[in-house]
Amino acid sequence: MSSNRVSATKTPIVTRPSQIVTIDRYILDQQLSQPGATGDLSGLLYDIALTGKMIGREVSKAGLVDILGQTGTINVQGEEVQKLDDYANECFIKNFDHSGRLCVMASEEEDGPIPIPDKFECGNYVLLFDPLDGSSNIDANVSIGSIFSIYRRVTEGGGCGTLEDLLRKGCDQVAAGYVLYGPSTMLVYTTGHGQVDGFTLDPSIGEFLLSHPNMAIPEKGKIYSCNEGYRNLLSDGTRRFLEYLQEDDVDSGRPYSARYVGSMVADVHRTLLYGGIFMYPGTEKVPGGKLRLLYEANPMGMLIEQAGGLASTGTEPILELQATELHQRVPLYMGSKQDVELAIEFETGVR
Ligand code: FDP
Repeated sequence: MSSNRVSATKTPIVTRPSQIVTIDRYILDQQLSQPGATGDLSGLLYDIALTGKMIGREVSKAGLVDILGQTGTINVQGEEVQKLDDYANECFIKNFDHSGRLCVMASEEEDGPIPIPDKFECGNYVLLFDPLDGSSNIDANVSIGSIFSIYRRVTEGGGCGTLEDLLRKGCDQVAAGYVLYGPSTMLVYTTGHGQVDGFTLDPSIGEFLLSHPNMAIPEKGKIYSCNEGYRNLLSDGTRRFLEYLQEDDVDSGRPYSARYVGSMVADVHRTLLYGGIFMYPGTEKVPGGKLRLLYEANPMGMLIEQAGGLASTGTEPILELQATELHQRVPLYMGSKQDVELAIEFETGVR
């Protein structure tokens, strides 16, 4: 008899339930460790997890558009097929407008503030989000993500929040994070206190499970991430920094490797795990670069800094910038502390 055959009496190997920490349990534990917590922030984080699961489900069907129906058409169920970024935007708005926890929202996809409908109560928090970042990658089946940022309101007297609640400094964020739709769906978030945690969706049970507790970015990396197609448009400092990273010098770990997905969530996620630097510099013609302060730079900057890294415009800390417009753009250098410090030296002319 073959010895490879599994005995019918053997107990199947399964993960012991005590080893699993669901995101719900984790959020609740964190809430209980904060004296005076009302549970509102926990509620918002649960809703982020739900929204990530809903968007992730649709993203995973993106390659089936030719079978399930093209955008703008009516599918076999008689439903209109929505563009994925419209779906993601609506999903955020509908999942967050009625909980009584928010007083106003803003989305990368909308021109102005998103008010809470009159029929619902307003709360003490403010949510900003980029519902589907990296969306130009969807058709190529490349990782994309959703990014979120949460603040406490500053306007008083209850009622709906205003632009004043939304135009903030990144250092005022109380929570920030992203959901990455990649080979696995992952939710990574921080509520400050130097703690960043990552959860991976187990699709078989529909739960985010704690997979990357207490994430810390390496002090120095070996990878730079930048769209070098724009090299000739970059400042002299940025060009010299790239040349420096490409030089051969074993002692300082050079040359660095280049990795650029072109999907910020994916590029920052890799940077958080492996270290190095992600940058989207400004150019002479477009000094602010492409990325948005409120929807991309601030939340990702908070995560990177809470994990021990640095986020800079090249001359100033990202998280200290006072936003003046909802869709303000900002040049960005973020990642391992030593690598970003080096970029700043080149940008400011110290090197
Ligand atoms: P996308 O346009 O595909 O939505 O800010 C959006 C963003 O992607 C980022 O996710 C990404 O890092 C960047 O733009 C890519 O821009 P380039 O194509 O100019 O490199």
